[in-house]
Amino acid sequence: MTELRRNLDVEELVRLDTAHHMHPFTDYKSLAAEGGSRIITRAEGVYLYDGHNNRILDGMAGLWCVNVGYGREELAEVAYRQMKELPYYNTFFKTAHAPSIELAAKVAEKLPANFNRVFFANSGSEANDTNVRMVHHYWQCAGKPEKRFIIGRENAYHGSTVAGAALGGMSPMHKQGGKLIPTIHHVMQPYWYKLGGEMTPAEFGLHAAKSLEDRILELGPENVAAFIGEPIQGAGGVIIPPETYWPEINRICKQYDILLIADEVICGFGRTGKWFGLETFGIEPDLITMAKGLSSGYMPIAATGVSDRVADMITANGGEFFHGYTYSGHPVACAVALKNIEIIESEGLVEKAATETGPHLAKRLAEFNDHPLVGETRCVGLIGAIELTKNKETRERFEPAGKVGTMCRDHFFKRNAIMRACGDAMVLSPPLVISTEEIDALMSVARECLDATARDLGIM
Ligand code: PXG
Repeated sequence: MTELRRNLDVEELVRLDTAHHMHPFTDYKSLAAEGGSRIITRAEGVYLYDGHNNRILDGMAGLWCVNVGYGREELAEVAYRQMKELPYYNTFFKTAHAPSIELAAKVAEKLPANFNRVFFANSGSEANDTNVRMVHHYWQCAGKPEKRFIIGRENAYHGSTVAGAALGGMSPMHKQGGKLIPTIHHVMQPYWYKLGGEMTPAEFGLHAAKSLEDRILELGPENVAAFIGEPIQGAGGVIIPPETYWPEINRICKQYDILLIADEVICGFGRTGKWFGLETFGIEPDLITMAKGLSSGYMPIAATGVSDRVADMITANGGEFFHGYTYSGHPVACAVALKNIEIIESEGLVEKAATETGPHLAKRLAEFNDHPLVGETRCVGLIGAIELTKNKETRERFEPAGKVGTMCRDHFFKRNAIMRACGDAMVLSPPLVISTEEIDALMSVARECLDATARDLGIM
């Protein structure tokens, strides 16, 4: 039997990692030059431990996903039991198993009333690929195959597969692949701090939504199939839209008969203090992307929530839907996700984010508003950001974008705490189990890091 090689020394792991392991979103030359990766060995609650036994406060819940925190015995036990009972069987060809069925029913119960069906995938990217396939299938079934264009937003993140990258609006990703899917277009993001100019946030929300309407009219509504958006743009820098934005997007999608896809990969499962971001912002979608918090990252699993409108149409008129993944509805992943949802329910983690930890985080973040480096802080539930600026009055941005954010991020790194830099927004999205004391600990590190960055820039 091959033993898991847990006892390799850290230097050896770093050497093997650099030699053999190509990481996602990584500059390989500079990773090697900087001495390789930090090796994470274990985790508990909101803390990670590295190969040198440093305890690291994880303000990002991994990659916005470990909602129930690390070290959950219940999830490990469920996985173990499911692996012994039925480690795998597919859900193609008229077969199913209890975990996939129970999870589908449970997720449907959590979604809005007009959502009763769920299609499983293994990652948020894949679920968004499913959305693209589903949207085209829907319009063919509806007898309107000319509805082909899908509209996303600049600076959005919808994944890293070909469709995910094309739906997203990350220009560095587009530059590496060209225009990956010519039928996908992008409109303005609702990022008031950067783009709002002299407008009030409420005015700007309508202005950003209008960019969707303008594009629809340009392309011809009869040619537009769908619009996709994250309730809050996560990887783009926790862009919380003005209140006027989503109701106007609902109106536009309805008026021009365009399917609305809410990408809830980050916002879903409690992040914004409701089960889904669509409840927080009043979004009325036709398809919903879920991943991350669905299993709190304990197993790779994702899902597309399919509204009755879409499901009924493709059921009635679609014949076979030629789409699916070997691991769609994987029994172990489904069993773990189901238990994860039960934990979120039984521990009241959504309510806690709404009424206790979320407001506390917002209050603590707001204390940075008078810091010389801070343009604004923003927070909904347990997702927030500190926007760094060159000039608080004019909202001037640093050039090149991201340099100061990275400096600040490195200060967190040195202090064994994790907040991410998305451009020059320092973002956080801690496990929903974080306590107010742990939030305070993270905020005192954040204060030190903001001060240290200001000193680096000679403004403090
Ligand atoms: N949609 C959204 C809104 C996401 O945030 C995906 C889809 C894709 O999910 P998968 O499981 O295929 O990665 C995501 C993922 C970052 C970062 O740097 C964010 C994500 C992934 C990796 C890095 O903030 N979000």
